[in-house]
This record gives sequence, structure tokens and C-alpha cells, in this order.
Amino acid sequence: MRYSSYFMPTYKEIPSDAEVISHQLMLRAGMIRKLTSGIYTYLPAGLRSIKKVENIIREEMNRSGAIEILMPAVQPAELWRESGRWDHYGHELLRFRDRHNHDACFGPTHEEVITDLVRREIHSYKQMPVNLYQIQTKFRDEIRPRFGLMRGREFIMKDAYSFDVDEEGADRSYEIMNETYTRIFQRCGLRFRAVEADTGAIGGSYSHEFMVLADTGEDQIMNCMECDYAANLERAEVKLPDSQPESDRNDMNPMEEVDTPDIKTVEDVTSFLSITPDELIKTLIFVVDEDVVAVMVRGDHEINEAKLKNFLGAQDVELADTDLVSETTGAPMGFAGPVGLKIKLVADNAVKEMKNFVAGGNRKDLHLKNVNLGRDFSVDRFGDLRVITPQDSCPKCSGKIQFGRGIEVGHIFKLGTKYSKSLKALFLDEQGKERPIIMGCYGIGVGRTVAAAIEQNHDKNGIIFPIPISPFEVTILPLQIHETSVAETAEKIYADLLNHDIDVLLDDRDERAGVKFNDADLIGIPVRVTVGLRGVRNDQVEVKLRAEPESIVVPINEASAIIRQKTKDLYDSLK
Ligand code: 9G3
Repeated sequence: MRYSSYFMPTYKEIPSDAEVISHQLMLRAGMIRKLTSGIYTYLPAGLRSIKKVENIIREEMNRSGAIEILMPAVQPAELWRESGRWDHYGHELLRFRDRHNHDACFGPTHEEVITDLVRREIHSYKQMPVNLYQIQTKFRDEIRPRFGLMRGREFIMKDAYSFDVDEEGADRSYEIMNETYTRIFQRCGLRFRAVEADTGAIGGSYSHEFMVLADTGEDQIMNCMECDYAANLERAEVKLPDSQPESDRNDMNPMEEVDTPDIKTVEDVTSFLSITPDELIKTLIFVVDEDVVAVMVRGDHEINEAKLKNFLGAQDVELADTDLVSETTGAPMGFAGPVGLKIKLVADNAVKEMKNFVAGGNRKDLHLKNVNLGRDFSVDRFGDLRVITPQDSCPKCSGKIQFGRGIEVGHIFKLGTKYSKSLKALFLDEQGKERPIIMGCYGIGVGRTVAAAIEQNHDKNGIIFPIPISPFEVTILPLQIHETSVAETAEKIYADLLNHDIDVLLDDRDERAGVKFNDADLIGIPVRVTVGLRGVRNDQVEVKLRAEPESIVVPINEASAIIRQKTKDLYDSLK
């Protein structure tokens, strides 16, 4: 490609409304342009990167035996009414009416559509297992789209759906996708990790998220230093505390009231009463679907709402507002406690081991000391309800754990029969018995993968593209374009690389050297070839890898071969 006839509008300034580096760099490098909030045009360089990610996905999905289809973006509401999700989703689901006044939506995902297709076409165990996938535009009307392609409203997703006759078949399909995703992200040149994740509203038994490791990642993840356990913090299990010997329970001190005028936060209460947070109980009031529940957790722990939701089997959990708190506890926020509370009370496992602790007194400006489980209150249910902390050990092997941040680029789910039951996608098994199909679903954010690669690979000069998803593999910079010897040398190398199917950009613009160097670094092309007058006079050109500080000087007639070898080495280094 010749730069002078390409369309890649780069610029120096840092765009003010871009908060993360990948968003800034994709705008500055002329890869994307915003049409409106959360909706982007892919410019040529951005599209080349997107297409390279799609092709890696396609190759690996096909290798796994999955079969590509393409489903519509517009979906009839009827299917969503059948699955019960039409009324479950709020404004995030973009709804509209067609000219015949039929309700429809712009598909945010395709479980209903694919299950409708399968329920019409698959009726026998002989037709499964099958995995159907698409690479298609989705729309989710995020309330605050930001970070460019990382959290857009309209985005390209690869979504796959597997169909099996039984659980072990579904586990096999899931495992095949797990391995396929590992190959996809390896081939994209990313440093990533699969972590156990929350299954969210999906009833399935488990799911894994594929996280690109980056400090700017929105998700918090943990992993064990000794075993392979890794999980999104929303999901990470907490090891059961070693239970105290029963005998300790005899030294329960008498409970006493203590005046705490307007003292309600953990830090205020602990400093006022000269205790540590682990000697205090936090009692938070939640609205759980239509119910009100009090949740207790130790003062130095945080409640994990995803765990709470799953523990209570609820669709929605959210903190009660101040009116509801005072209505249910008889006190304003900050004085809630378990003693005398008339609503359902659940507690994190760590509470079971506490004694003589401080809690709110369910009266304004009142706390209680020496509160004890059993004597002063009882808990309906204990569970793993808190966020794991660096002080905790691995729930699987008790090893040391570490924390990090990641960008979710893929998510695979066991769906079970959630959709095959509601949409009656049934099949006759070998005994002629009718059963619901067992499903799995598997997503990859294509644009988010490109953005995550940039988050993980950049420096002060711009992007450092992993070669498999870079818009171009090589860029040639003739510095004095009007010097025949320079122009001819650049053209010769350009032609030879094209003949060897190298993705090469020839920067033939009539621009100063500095502009060309800055653009090459900004766009992040892995291999840069500089053709300068001085070098050409010595029958040499310079070759530099974007990811390395130093460059080498090579004889002109060996340049193409050396450049091709360097390109090959970059691919091989990612295998
Ligand atoms: C909606 C809206 C947003 C949504 C969904 C539905 C997320 C929704 C979960 C999934 C699960 C998997 C197949 C590919 C991989 C992910 N956001 N999810 O179902 F109506 Cl507005 O999409 N689907």
C-alpha cells in the first residue's frame, strides 16, 4: 500500500474525550473515528486489524469443527417473550417497531435466534454435537459507553452456540472452545488468562472469562501462585475459615449498649471504640427481588453482590435506600445490627468465628459491644458472601494468591437447558425419549481484542502491534523521496516484499523524515525499513523492530530476505 494514496489520518494531539490509552492511540493512529456515542467507523488501518483478528478466530473456530453461519441483527420480540427476556432487560436492549407495528430489537446476543433455528432443524441425537458460530454486529445500549471500542454500543462479536445430547457432551464442547480460545488469543499475540467467572443471569453451572492482562483493565482478577486456580473477583471463592474450638464460646462477655453519637462508618466506630475492623460487624440491608434481607460481613471485608445474588438465587439485589433502612432497622444508616432485627438475616462464613464483637444497635447513635452469635441473635443462613482479599489463601490449595487487572475479551458459558426448555428445542434420544438440548455459548469481542492488544502493547511513541493483528507487517520509509537512488531502492524492496505476500506500507509521502518516523511509531507497525541517501550511498538500508530500541544496517541486496526473516521470527516468537 502507498501511503500517499491511502486513507489513514493520524494526528499528534491527545483527544480530550479519550480516557484510556488504546482509545487515544486508535484515534490518533487513524484507525477509528467516532460517529456518535459508543458507535465508531473503522477506518482502513483499523479495519485491517479487525479483519486479521476475525480471520484468526475463523481459522481456529473452523479447525475446532464449528460451522459458520450469519444471523440477522434485527430480532422479533416474540422470541424474547418466549424466553422470558423481553421484560427482563431494560434500556440496554434497543427496541423498536417495524412498519407493521411489530416489536423488534437490535440483537445484543443471539441465544433466542439460534435456539429458534435449532428447534426447527434438529430433532435427533444423531444430529449432535454441533457448534454454530457467527461474526456479527451487536448492539447494547450502554448507559455510559466509553474507552472507544472497549465499551462501545455497536460492536462486532464472534458468538458461538453448541448443542449436545447430554452433560458430558456439553462438557466436551465447552472444553473444545476453551482450547480454541487459548489458541486464538495466543495467535493474536496477547498475554491472557482464562479465569473462573460469574454466570450472571444465565443459570448455567459455570463460565470462564478470557482476560488480557493489563493494569488498565476494568475487571479485577486473582490467581494462585501455586496451583492453576484463577477467578474474576466477582466469582473468586473464599476458603472456609478454620473453625474456632467450641470451648472458646464460653467467655461471652455481657452485651452492653454504648453511645455513639453520629458515629457510623467502620473507621469512626473502630477508632471511637478503640477496636480493629475485624472486631466489628457490618450489617447491610438489601432489596432482593421483592424481599428485604440483612447481610452481615466482618468489618474489614466487602460484600460480593454477585455471590449474594447467586446464594439467594435472586434476579436482582441492590442496597436499600435510607428510608427502607430506617423502616426495617428503626435507625438511620450506619446503626444497623443483627440484634432484634425482624427480617431475614444471612452472614458471611467469617462471621461464624467471631465473638464479643461490636454491631449497630438498630437505634440512632447506638452501638452494642460484646455481641455474640447464638445468645444475642441467630443467622438464617451462612455462605461465602465476601470479596476475596490478599490476606486470603487459595480456596483450592491454600497457596499464596496474587491480584491483577484484566480486560475481558472472551467469555464462554455452560448454558444447560435454559433456552432449550423455554423455547422447546427438544430431540429424541437413542431410546426415543424426548429431551431438551444441552447448550453452551461462547463470545469474543473482536474490537475489544484489538483495543486490549493496544492497552497491553504500547509506549510513549504509540502502538506496538503484535504482528499477527497489525494493519501492516512492514513499513518502508524513503527519507529523501526526490533522490532517485532513494526512491528506486525503496520501490525495489517494496516490490519484492509485495511479491512475497508481505503486508507492506510504503511511506512515499513528500514529508520530512521526522513525520514519517513519528507516524510509523504511532501506528505501531512491527518492522520499519529506513532508506536514506547516506545509507544508499554505502549500499545499505536500516531495519528496526518497533518493539526493540536498536536497529541494524543491512546490504540493500539482502534487505528483502532479512526483512522477511525478521517478520517470520516475529510470528514464530508468538507460537
Ligand atoms: C441483552 C442485553 C445485554 C446482554 C444480554 C442480553 C450480556 C446477554 C450475556 C450474553 C451471554 C453470551 C452469546 C455470546 C457470549 C455471551 N449482555 N448477555 O444475554 F438483551 Cl441488552 O450475551 N451470549
